[in-house]
Amino acid sequence: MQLSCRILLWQSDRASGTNQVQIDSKNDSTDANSALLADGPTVHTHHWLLPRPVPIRVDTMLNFFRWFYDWLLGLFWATEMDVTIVGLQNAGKTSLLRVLAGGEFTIDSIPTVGFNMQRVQKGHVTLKCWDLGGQPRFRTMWERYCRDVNAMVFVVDAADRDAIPVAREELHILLSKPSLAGIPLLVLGNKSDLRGKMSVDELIEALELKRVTHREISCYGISAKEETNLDAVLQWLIARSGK
Ligand SMILES: Nc1nc2c(ncn2[C@@H]2O[C@H](COP(=O)(O)OP(=O)(O)O)[C@@H](O)[C@H]2O)c(=O)[nH]1
Ligand SMILES: [Mg+2]
Repeated sequence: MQLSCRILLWQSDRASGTNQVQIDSKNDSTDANSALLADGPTVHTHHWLLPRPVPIRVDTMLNFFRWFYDWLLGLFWATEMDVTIVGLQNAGKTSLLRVLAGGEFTIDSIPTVGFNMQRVQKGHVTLKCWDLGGQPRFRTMWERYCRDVNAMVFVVDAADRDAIPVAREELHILLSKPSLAGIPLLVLGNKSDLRGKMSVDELIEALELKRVTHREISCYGISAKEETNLDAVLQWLIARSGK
């Protein structure tokens, strides 16, 4: 005895004028399709009595619902968070912030004097990002700008192995400040597009990130130039917006 599963989609009942979805399972040994498909289930496509509906792409609908959800959240639950971006000069902090804010990546970047602030909008969250100068004379002000922020971002040039020891030292000096206790830290190995860049595991080792305790810490490889992993960076930060 063969089992055939009959699915009638949008079967129109002309008499009553109603549309219905009918899923009908029954034994039907006389059905020709059932014989052809041996034991497998048979799907009957029936003549369409109504015009075929225009197909709507699933990703288009998902994008619409995501936009609508963000819009509703923004209407009732707008949040602003503070993020400080630090790291040695030339690590790519200003480039990263420019790209996160929707700007173009440029290869010739002017060294940041003092600080630069930009807002990055992501759904219902506005990230107020402080990008600080990385030259030695600006490093003493890092701590002041990191106080009371929702998250700190420490950027290193993952392709510049010579700069790593200084970056490690500056990072651990910063983290030792009692005023910054408990603030979540995201370490970014930028310029992952360059050959010879360090992997995330190498960075964790070289920057001695396992020594960091009593705070949330993550390390990602990114490229501001190629926009690699930037969505993960924003997701990580936004998840700390309530802290
Ligand atoms: N290849 C590559 N170069 C980058 C990347 N991010 C920044 N740069 C370059 O690195 C240099 C320093 O960037 P900048 O943003 O000024 O660094 P900052 O001193 O940390 O603010 C500039 O020439 C940038 O174009 C990246 O992801 N890949
Ligand atoms: Mg800069």
